[in-house]
Amino acid sequence: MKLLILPLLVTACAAQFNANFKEGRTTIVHLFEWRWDDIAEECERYLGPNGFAGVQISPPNENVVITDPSRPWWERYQPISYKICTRSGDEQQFRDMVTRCNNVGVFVYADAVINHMCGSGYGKETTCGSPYNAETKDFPAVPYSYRDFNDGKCKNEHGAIENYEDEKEVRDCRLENLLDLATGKDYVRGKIAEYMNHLIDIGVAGFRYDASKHMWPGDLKAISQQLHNLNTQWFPSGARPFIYQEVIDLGGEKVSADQYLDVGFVTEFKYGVDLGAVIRKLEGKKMADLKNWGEEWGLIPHYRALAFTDNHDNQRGHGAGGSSILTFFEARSYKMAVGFMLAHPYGLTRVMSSYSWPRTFVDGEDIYNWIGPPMNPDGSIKHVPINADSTCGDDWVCEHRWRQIKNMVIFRNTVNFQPLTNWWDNGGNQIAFGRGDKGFIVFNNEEAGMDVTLNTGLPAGTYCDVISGQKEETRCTGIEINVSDNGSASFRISNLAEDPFVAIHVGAKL
Ligand code: AAO
Repeated sequence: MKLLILPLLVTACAAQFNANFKEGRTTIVHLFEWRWDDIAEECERYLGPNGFAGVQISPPNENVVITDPSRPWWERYQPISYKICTRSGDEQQFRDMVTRCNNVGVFVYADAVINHMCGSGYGKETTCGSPYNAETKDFPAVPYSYRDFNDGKCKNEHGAIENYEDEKEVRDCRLENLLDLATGKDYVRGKIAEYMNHLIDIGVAGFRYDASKHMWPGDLKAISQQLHNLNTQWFPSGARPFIYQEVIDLGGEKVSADQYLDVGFVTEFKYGVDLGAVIRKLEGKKMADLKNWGEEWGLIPHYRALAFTDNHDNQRGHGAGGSSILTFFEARSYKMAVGFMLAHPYGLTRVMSSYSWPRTFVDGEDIYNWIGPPMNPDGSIKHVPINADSTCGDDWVCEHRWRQIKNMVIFRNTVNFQPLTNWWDNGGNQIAFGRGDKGFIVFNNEEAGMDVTLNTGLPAGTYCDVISGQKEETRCTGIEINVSDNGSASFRISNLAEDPFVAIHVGAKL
């Protein structure tokens, strides 16, 4: 009897660790600052057909309107109420997006800003016209009043977090002066859960908990326990919302990622920092060092890790940005980093999809790191136009539509659950590895050409490299790789190649 109960309990507890992806899908894309109407279309015309598992959306709830500077992207991290009403669209548009994405098997993960409300101001300059007063801590559209904030608990004179070495301060004081919600209070927990349950009932599959480092894991657990099961129109009965918590842990602070592992998944920020440093060859680092990539590098356990190369903060120097982070601005190296991430078994992967801005460094800081998404003269977010070659127009970068990245998402789906096999390296910056008998990838990040014959572990045949091209009907638009009867194949990769890596998998066999 005992033996029977234990596995059941384990499954029940493990529920919030299941992303509930549609079978065969593995990767979330963050469509940063996109409008709901555009996301709905993107699910139907691109994400669904190309095997993306989910989309992380910008915070859907009402936020303060910031006019100085003019409509920065970060105004959405200053909530005013839990009405679904932002520059991305209203509740009707939100419902339409969730329905249409779910219908094509692309699930929606909402960015939940639940640690705080806005920082300052009063009036009705909000995305939905709800009044508020940050001075008196009044948010009548929730409603929250001064009793619902942590100021009494914070011992700091100004209420702001000053010392990241003091975990009480990190959790109970104000992050960036944002009014810190008392998530220890039942009333506050109830309001937050009510908001998220509204999204779940509409059909959302899970949440990114923003600023989790600034909330006590016990509070997050208590809130998570109040969440409904997912909507059975799309999810199996009893399915729980998937949770991934934003905790920046690069080491050396009191609050660490491992304190959050039994609430849900955790964002692994070391992933992009360390991988970026390897690909940039900083401090003598080299790709051969990636042989034991994962926990041995000090990363959190793979079965709780949200892996990503860059996010909306660190791509522009916010939230532990740093000089090693690779972004679309350095496309060649960036594609290698994302390619490595999607080929490697570690973690649940999220790819970034950005808009561009006129990055300008003054004294080491990007003075335009606040610039919001492409917008119309009236302040509304611009529609994302799709060019004839399938790239995005205006300033929308759409990394997820870059052939190499899109094809590596398909690679990851194809090799899912296969072990890492046939590792090879030259001791420097040329590496290769396989995923069982399903896929193989080779990188040349050296200043010299590469000409090697390697054991791929793949069935014999001709494969189409999905980096230099892709399989279209029966032909290959890129390099063809011949795998012999014993599984070996030769790879020639010029160090001057536009993309110095090759990836083959059984789904692109000719
Ligand atoms: C804006 C203005 C502020 C103003 C505020 C209120 O910029 O001047 O005071 O409004 O009026 C975003 C923006 C903020 C913006 C905010 C609200 O990034 O600039 O403030 O919206 O509009 C910490 C948190 C982390 C957070 C990150 C930005 O731990 O949770 O700061 N990220 C999330 C979101 C983010 C959002 C918020 C939270 C707020 O993703 O978009 O803010 O909802 C250390 C700590 C980290 C800390 C960073 C930055 O990092 O470890 O925990 O992140 O500092 O403060 C080395 C260390 C590394 C360290 C880093 C410092 O690399 O190894 O650990 O140095 O740079």
